[in-house]
Amino acid sequence: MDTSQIIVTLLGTGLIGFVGWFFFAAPHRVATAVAGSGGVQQVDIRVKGGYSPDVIEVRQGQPVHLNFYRDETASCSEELLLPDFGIRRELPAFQTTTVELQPDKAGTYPFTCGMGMLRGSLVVK
Ligand SMILES: [Cu+2]
Repeated sequence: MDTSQIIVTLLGTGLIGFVGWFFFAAPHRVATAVAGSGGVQQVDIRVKGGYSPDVIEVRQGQPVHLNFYRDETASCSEELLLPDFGIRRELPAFQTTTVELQPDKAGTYPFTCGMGMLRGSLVVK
């Protein structure tokens, strides 16, 4: 191997490592919902190659509004599924889509894109 081949190999290895970290070990971004006037817990979630935050903590028994702002046109994120609440929603690009739900039971409820690639969870406490 000459020097340029070694450099390319090192870069490639670093990139693979980064991709692995990004998908499997990236730290979760946790947000706790804030109850506004009227007692509705609001959380803003940015959708771009994932959900940010991707762990949303809410209080049991108080209505929740999840405001998904889809900041991309990548088709992966165009659909949102929250199966435990029977929710399936289209998220139009560059718009905020509010998903309303009533968290009556404590637990952890996953939400995903239509293909199950992007993941987050709603934690009801
Ligand atoms: Cu997807």
